[in-house]
Amino acid sequence: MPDTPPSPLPWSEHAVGGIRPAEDAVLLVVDVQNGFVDGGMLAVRGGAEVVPVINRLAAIFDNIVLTQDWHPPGHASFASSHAGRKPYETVQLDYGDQVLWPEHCVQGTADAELHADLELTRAQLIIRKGFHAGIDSYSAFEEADHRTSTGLAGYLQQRRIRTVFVTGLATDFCVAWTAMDARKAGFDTYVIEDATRAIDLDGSLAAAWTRMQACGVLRIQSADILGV
Ligand code: VGL
Ligand code: ZN
Repeated sequence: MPDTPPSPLPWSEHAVGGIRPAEDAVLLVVDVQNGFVDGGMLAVRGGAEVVPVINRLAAIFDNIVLTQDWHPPGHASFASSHAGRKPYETVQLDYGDQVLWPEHCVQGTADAELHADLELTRAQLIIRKGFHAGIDSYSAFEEADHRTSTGLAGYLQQRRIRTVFVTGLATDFCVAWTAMDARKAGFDTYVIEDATRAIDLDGSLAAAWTRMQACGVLRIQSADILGV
């Protein structure tokens, strides 16, 4: 007796691990820029190791969006913009606490360019963030004043995206804030841990995972999607 033919899967047939990105999922690639890898102004240990993992993941996503940290010279997040302050200290700005960073990802510099080995020609959108001189933006969705939107939620909603898979740099800052804001905007949200690397200032990585998981962000590995 012939079996009923299986109904078409509503997701990519290429995914062989347990989690299959559907047509309404997006791969979000956060800040994989020269500034955050060896030789960059704010190098994250092992930062470049995410590139081949992200390239493999990208092949099975229909939808790919990148972010690019994109600061004007003299940005408020730079220690050099605050007399007497050093990188990694925290100051109070209008909108709350701000960690101060070395000057990094200045608009138009090589430090701000996307990593040359990314193979993401199919990506559909690059969101630039942190371009307001007085406001930082770790999150791809909302600036650090918690009022100014980047427009990403509206873009994804209008494209009928329901699920966001977050990758990139750094796990405990831009990736974490992006993932938590994705949840707040109503998206099912995964962070693909081995496609991220962390800065880890004073336990910030463990704290970020605790906060992300409290928001319902799911922590997975690329093998959960790609198989091994
Ligand atoms: C980032 C610190 C400052 C990040 C960006 O991409 O995680 N961290 N600017
Ligand atoms: Zn920055």
